[in-house]
Amino acid sequence: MQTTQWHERAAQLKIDGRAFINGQRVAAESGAVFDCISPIDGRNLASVARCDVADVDKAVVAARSAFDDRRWAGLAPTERKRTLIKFADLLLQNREELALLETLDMGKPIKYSLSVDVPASANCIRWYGEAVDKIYDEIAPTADSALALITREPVGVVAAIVPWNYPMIMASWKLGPALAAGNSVVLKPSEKSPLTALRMAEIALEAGIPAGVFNVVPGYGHEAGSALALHMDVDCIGFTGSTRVGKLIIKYAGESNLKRAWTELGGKSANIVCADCPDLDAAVRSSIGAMFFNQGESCNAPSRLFVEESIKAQFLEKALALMPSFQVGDPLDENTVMGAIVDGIQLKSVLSYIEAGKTEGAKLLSGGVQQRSDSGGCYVSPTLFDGVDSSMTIAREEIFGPVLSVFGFSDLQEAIRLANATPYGLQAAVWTSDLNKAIQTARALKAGTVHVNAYDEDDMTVPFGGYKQSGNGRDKSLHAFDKYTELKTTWMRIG
Ligand code: TXE
Repeated sequence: MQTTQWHERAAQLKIDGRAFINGQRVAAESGAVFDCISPIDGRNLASVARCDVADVDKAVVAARSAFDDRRWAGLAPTERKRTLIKFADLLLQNREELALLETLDMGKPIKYSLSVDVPASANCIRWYGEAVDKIYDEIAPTADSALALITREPVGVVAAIVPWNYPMIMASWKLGPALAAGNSVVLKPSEKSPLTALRMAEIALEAGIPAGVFNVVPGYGHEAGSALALHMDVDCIGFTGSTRVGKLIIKYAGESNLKRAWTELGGKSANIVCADCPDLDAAVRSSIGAMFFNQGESCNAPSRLFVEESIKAQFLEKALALMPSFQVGDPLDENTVMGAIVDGIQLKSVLSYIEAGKTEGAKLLSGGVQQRSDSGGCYVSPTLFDGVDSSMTIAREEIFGPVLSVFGFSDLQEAIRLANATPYGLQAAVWTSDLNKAIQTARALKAGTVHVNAYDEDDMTVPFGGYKQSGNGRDKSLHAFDKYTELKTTWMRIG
């Protein structure tokens, strides 16, 4: 569609900001609401229910009774499969509306909401639906005197708290395995991007997921979020967000009922390009593309780029030639690849990191300035610093914006040491033609995912998660079932 058509469609949207509890749209008990401001142009999209402890309790009661009645957990896996595949199909049928809501809510280009976020969310739900009647339990190798079954059971009520950078995908990474395993879910989206979660709940009900099984309580982290994490009748929490809040989630679990707490947190991922890189153009395209995709608001963004000195000038020349293709544009223009930053707070944070980079002596080679300031929205140009030192703020802290820090290196072991010298451990990469070097470097890098001659390539079949303070547990793949099920041993004495 033309940009004007997307803007007209946005203007005609009737957005319901009420919570979704027990199969119905409801206002917050307190009647409180918060504004949902679009970072595209500052427009107030909707008044959204500001749920708090009373609403969270209502949602948990609904989730618990749906679980205990076995309305969903009691269905045969093939039944849950059928419904989840229907849910995925309906998400795709509503692709344009969901993509528009996602873009309006947090500023990503409509091009990617349409081609990445909605399809990837539907694919995730479908993948777990298709998996669920193909996972077998076990019988232990005991003596003749016993028969021991090892079975997986749903944990019960799962709370999912997700961030604003990929609202639908992050929600689907929790919903997929949790629902497929038979759990009930209470989802709290970020207050910065609540809209698609609310529509997903309506679509799930339409697909046949029973009322009470999937609930959405929009609201602030310190109100609805903490109430969920502290709730004594929530059995498990799946969290994606900052390391700062991830530490609170773990604390809340300990302070309440020791609910299973799984966290997918921040990152400051290192990307090491050796002189014997097999294809320098591919390394430049992939390194720059992965860094500025989603305006750099990705937990696994390769924000620390280590380039071997002997090829660094050549690499930077190619990278700078590529930067103009990431110019900021109207997120509702289907040609735009660089949209708006999620809100004014995050924009201010990104600009302050850019200032820190300049004052601490890094060399600004491209970008670094606010853009489209007359739009009423939040835009900053893709930014590249060279000559970064590991002691600098922009080298140490997660910026969560389009700011790339480039380091030179002569000795690979030193580059690996610097790459690992971070509290994070989400992702990393190495580019080399030497297979031994690739494998030894991948083994040495302390990260949950290491790419070789690639970056940010993956699919549903592989786990995603971090070492160290990038979190615990894994999203995606069959491993995600480990988070939302309990293992039971049933030992039967024979004869
Ligand atoms: O995360 P937050 P935000 C990182 C990144 C970014 C920072 C802030 O560094 O700059 O987090 O992003 C809820 N109890 N990542 O604001 O603040 C909150 O409402 C319970 C990396 O999104 O951690 C939201 O729903 N919940 C990450 C969710 O936690 C609380 C992607 C995330 O909020 C809470 C996004 C509390 N006390 C951000 N406080 C990744 N790894 O992908 C907040 N929340």
